[in-house]
Amino acid sequence: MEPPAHLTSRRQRKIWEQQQKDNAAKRHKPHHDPFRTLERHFKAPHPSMEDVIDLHAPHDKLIAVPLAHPLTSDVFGPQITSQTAYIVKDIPGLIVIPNPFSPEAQRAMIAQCLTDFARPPNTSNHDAFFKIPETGLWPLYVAEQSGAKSIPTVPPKEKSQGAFLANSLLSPTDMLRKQRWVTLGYQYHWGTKEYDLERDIKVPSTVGEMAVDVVTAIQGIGGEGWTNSYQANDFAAEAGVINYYQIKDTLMAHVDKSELNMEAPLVSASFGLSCIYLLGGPTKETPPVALRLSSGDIIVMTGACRKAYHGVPRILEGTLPDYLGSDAFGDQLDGELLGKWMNSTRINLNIRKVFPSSTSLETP
Ligand SMILES: O=C(O)CCC(=O)C(=O)O
Repeated sequence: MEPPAHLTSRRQRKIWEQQQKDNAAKRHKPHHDPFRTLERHFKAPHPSMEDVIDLHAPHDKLIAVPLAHPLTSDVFGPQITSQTAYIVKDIPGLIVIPNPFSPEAQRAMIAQCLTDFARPPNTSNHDAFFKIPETGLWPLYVAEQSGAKSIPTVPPKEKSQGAFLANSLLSPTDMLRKQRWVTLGYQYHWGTKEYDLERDIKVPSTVGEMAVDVVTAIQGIGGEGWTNSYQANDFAAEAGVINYYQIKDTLMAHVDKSELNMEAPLVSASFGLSCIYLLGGPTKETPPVALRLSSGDIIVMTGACRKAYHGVPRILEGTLPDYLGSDAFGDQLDGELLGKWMNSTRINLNIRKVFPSSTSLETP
């Protein structure tokens, strides 16, 4: 567009042109919804942590509520020190339980998430391209780190050109670093966003026991105008995801909505490094709260919160508790490597009910 005729001086015309450019840039500026704005805040180099709710420090949005039943499972360790839950102002349905695990119990869960739980028939993001051995990746990593002369490689799946190229580049250590998730129980297909209901794979018993204990403990609790009315007897741990985060990894805002049962609570436990966890509402226009989740913390998404947007914009470096560090898992190579691995890792273990009720599983 030409400058209007009344702008005769070169300077006036230049100013007019610049104004046109600025206005066009403003028109094209993407709208950042409140969720995206906070995500960007926490992804920036040194974000202010002022408004973050730490489950282990008093906060005016954290309201203590007694558990309906005490946690009793051995999965939490010999003595469960914390039997308090909190609800969070402005987030109906969210129940948090600050770390009820003993250090030993956390170490046991972490070791299993990296070894036994991450083996076939459970699948990981690598399964699309590679034939993961029965042992899983961990023993290959240990062999590589021990300096063993011949380290078994992970063969690509046939006809997978991408995998062939990747395989020629990836050592077991690199493959383990790139292992972002493992699915437990009924296997979830990320491409189709559906569960494979044909393969009745069981969630590991310790994981199931932990989830059932938590769902029982929070039955009927609430406040601020809402109550978790889900009956614990209806709950069964039918599927789960283990998410593995290295320091720069993030998880975008999303809603978990592939389960046929969206009424049952989703139980989610954190291990290793702390993170910033954002939890909003039914759309990304609801301003989220930012929680700091530390090792052992459990959050439960019940009721409305089960359908809320959530994500992990930041892993907090240097936050590994000493009881999970390099000497904590024992002085054998395997133990040393577990501690070393956790120095740069957060693990999230979440458990879901897939079917509408436990009885529907038994129908022929
Ligand atoms: O890492 C977390 O705490 C959240 C994981 C999550 O949202 C998911 O697996 O859907």
